[in-house]
Amino acid sequence: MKITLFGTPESVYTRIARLILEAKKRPYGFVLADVFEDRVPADYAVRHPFRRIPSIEIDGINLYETDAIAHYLEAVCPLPAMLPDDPLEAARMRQIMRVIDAYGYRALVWNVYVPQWWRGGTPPEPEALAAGLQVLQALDALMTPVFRASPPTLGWCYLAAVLAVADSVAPGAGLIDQVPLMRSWWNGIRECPLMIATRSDESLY
Ligand SMILES: N[C@@H](CCC(=O)N[C@@H](CS)C(=O)NCC(=O)O)C(=O)O
Repeated sequence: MKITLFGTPESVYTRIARLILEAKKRPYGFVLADVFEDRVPADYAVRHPFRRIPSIEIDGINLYETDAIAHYLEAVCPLPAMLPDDPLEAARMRQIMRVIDAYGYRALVWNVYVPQWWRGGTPPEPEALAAGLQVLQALDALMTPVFRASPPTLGWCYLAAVLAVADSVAPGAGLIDQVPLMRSWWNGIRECPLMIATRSDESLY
């Protein structure tokens, strides 16, 4: 199977795809597609009509949207299984992924991490901190005992990639501190081999 991933090492969604590929021990090529710096392959609009990252090519098939990439990889590279068998566990995990897509990525990455890191240390707005905390609390409520104890699942990869970024700036770390069970889960996995293997050289996460 020939796999090529397009993205940047610092991107949260690109890292989710990398975490899954690494967990499944699938070798893959990596092509820089830096949509933020306008350094993308000439054909990137064909790979991703909305010019986001990542996109992936698997044996000539082009896919974009991380949820679709994750589930396709799970189907074509089934080992190790990264979807729970139990229907309710699978639904809770899927809720975590959807909450991150719909609410968490913007609240935690763009509204807490980006002002602090990219915009010269501007503290996030109080409303942004409140919204970030609300997302973390909602995610914490979806983390079942099985999820907290399990090896990496698709939802694990989503949550780990987002928490890594949030925890890399003081305001985000302060939010995670306010959700003690999540803090303890995150501290237990943040230095695991999978996280280290997918850490960008240039970022702090
Ligand atoms: N729904 C997309 C979201 C991907 C996404 O937003 N990626 C970010 C980088 S982590 C991006 O491309 N941002 C560029 C932009 O917002 O213009 C997915 O699940 O793949």
